[in-house]
Amino acid sequence: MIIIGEKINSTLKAVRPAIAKRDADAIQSLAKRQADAGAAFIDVNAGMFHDAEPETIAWLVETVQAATDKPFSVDSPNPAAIAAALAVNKNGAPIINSITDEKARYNAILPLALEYNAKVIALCMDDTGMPENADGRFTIAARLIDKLTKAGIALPDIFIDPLVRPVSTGSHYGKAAIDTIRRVKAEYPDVHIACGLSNVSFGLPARKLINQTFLVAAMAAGMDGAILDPLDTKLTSLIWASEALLGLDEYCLEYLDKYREGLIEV
Ligand code: THG
Repeated sequence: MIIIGEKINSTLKAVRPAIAKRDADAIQSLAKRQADAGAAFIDVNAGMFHDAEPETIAWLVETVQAATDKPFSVDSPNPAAIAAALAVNKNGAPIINSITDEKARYNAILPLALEYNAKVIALCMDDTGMPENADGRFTIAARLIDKLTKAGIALPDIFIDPLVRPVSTGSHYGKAAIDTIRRVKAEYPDVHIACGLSNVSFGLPARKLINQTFLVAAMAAGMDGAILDPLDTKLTSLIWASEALLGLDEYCLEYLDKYREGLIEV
């Protein structure tokens, strides 16, 4: 499972003031703790800073890179902010989070991915909006994969985001995401998935339970990447257990390793 740690996000009430104050210690602690918990990428989002988003996100990237070797995922629809983050990259290949099949956004962001050799999260949406069901989402995913590979982006550098919307706002949204994952992985086994897992539980009590249950169902359908909270040790325990149960962890070595490190919570 490719874990993209979601905690360095300006929409989080506890994190936004730390970014505003340029509190490097607080940001670096979040980066380190997420990396230690298993995050392969550290998502950074400065969207709440509006006009100052490019300079703020560049500061976040530099601050995170002083604390960890993990590459970042730049979480923004804004080409200027994405460019500012990519320009200060020093770690491995980062992820652009995200591109869509909206004409203007696609055309602005694709050149940045090519220039900086970045991976991309591709959302299943286009100028007609976000399809309600898996059929419509898969059609867009297939079109994006076709266009991105023809432009020179390798299949494993593409992460399809099936769109995780709150089940509290539509009872079909959990299934729509899971069916999209299953179809994308069946047709394109080399492409990765990146779900915004925590979205599924907005508006419900005991959100962690909903996130944890969705995680297991989505992994059974082939989800191999997600933007999630790696500091939720119950959630990460479910990742290691699911990998062992789904044939993704030979001899359960990873699971045993995590257990020995004290990282398995029952
Ligand atoms: N797809 C892609 N990128 C994404 C998302 C996605 N980036 C943003 C988001 N969705 C994923 N990141 C988060 C980060 C935090 C929370 C949810 C998703 C979260 N916040 C709590 C809340 O809003 O209630 C806590 C708030 C707080 O502490 O202030 O759960 O889908 N590609």
